[in-house]
Amino acid sequence: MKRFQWIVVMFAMVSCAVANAAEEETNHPTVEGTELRYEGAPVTIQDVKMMLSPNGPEISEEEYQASSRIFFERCAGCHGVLRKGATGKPLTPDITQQRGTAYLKVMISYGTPAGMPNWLTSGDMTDAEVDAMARFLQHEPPQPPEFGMEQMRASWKVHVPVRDRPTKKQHGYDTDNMFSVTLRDAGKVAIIDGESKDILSVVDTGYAVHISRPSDSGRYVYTIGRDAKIVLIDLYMNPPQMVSEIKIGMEARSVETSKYKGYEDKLAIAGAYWPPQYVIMEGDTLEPQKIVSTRGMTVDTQEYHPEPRVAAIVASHQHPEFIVNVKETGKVLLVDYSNPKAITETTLEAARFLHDGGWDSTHRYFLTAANKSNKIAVIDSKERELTALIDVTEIPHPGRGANFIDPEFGPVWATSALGNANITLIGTDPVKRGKKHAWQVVRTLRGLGGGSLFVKTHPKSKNLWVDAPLNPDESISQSVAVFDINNPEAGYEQLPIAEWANLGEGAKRVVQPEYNKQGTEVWFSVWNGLDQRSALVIVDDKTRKLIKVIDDPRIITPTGKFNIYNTRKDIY
Ligand code: DHE
Repeated sequence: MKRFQWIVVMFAMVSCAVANAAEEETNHPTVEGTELRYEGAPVTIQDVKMMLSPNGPEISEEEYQASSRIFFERCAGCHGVLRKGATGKPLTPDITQQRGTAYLKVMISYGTPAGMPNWLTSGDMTDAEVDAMARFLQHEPPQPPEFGMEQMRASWKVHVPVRDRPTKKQHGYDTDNMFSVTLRDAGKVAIIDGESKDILSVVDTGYAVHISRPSDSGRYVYTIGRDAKIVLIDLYMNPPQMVSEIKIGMEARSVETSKYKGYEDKLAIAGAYWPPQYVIMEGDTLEPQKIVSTRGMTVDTQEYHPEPRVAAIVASHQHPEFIVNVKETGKVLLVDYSNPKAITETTLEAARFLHDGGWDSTHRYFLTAANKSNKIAVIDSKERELTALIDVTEIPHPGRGANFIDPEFGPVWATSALGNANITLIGTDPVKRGKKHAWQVVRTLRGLGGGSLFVKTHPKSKNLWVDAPLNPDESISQSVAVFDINNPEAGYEQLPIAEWANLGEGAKRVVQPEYNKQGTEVWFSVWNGLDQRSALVIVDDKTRKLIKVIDDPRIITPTGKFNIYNTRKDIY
């Protein structure tokens, strides 16, 4: 058979197999393009030990290392570092050896209807790379190195010891109305004064900061990069600057600080994707105190998972505890930090793929998305139990969510979604006005479209803002929807935020609404390419009109913005 005919036959066979597999798996959500854009970012792990399986095909050391690099850059975000499967399918040798090299090559080259990209035909991989990858996948996944106390301490630097830091603010700015803004691909954050809109400092943080969290007092900001580097910034200094840093693993997304009475500013916690662990540190120096692994059994099938990543972490206001989402096993850990020498953990069973979430307006209930299970878990931080597991539509993504009073159902918390245009409102008052509706979906609004990541409101506002940065339609990803919370069924107004920024070429995704301290302004990132112009757009919350565009050349690829007061007080 000629090569071309062979490819056609193989492709037909694989398409059939994939279609059948998709049919067999109708209970499972399918992978959409929006999700791939969301999860497909490179993993920062490099240089692994070669691990050959006896039944695997031949592969040279060079091919193995090159394939493992490509795998971490392009595939691990969806399939997992150890290929146990997450958004993408598991790719362990027991499965891949059965499929064989030819099948895998076609799959990698042409993609699948379920959303796997076409790496060869898109020009992202060469024939030789596809061939080596198909053989690499039939060997044991290389185990990246662990990252323990020795490595953490080696990376830990206190640039300004506590005794040399100012005892009072060294400037006249209101630290509570500062914003810590991620400049993702520049490897920096900008500290911006919310009043004057001046950029007070740009701090080097390392690769792609994911979030910033202020300490309870609002003096310090902790940033965490994808490369698991934490930077501690002292906002009292003029200008605000880095006073300490540490690396707590090789991949990470979350950091938080202790907020319970008597422990304010005392401790910090960070969660890693790799190795799967969290670490507790001293709040003002980042000195590591305790590392705890999250490896263990899944909540449903009770199978061992070697790589359960730590997703969102929040600090309890009811007990001296951190609330830690463990993604792949579906567990919420209540980590009692009152004695760091004898940490106790209470494990609550929620649902697999726990991701992001936030508090209800009373700060007693933590509502968090188990995103690929299409559920919202409600944790009662006072009674320390799972209160509810609520079914929602495809791939909820709340960020921290939004709390407001629904005219009919009373207090609600809202989330938007990656998989559809729904904005889901859940009743959150089990005591008074909303008693009948607590922990139920009370209303579903239609937003701009799927690919939404964040919603936001403020107790002083009557607006609910909903972005959709991953929607494939530019007129949607470059705008934002705003609802009147007093009349939610009236529909939304669409504001062309990226157009207002007037930046010229680029994807210009509009992402993450964030209020100023007073709740009068909403800030949006217009997130463009590294070599293109990006900006922050500030909108008047009352009139919904443009106030200001911050398009300073230092604002490179802005994503998350964290107002110090709203973030430390959990106001959203
Ligand atoms: Fe995020 C929050 C993980 C992609 C911007 N993101 C979070 C949290 C987690 C997470 C676990 C909650 C942290 C917490 O509260 O403690 N994010 C991940 C991923 O694993 C994922 C899917 C893929 C990846 O490889 O990182 C991912 N996230 C993105 C993006 O593509 C975004 C838009 C831009 C970026 O920086 O890469 C992005 N994530 C954000 C932001 C928040 C966030 C801005 C905080 C929102 C808030 O208001 O609290």
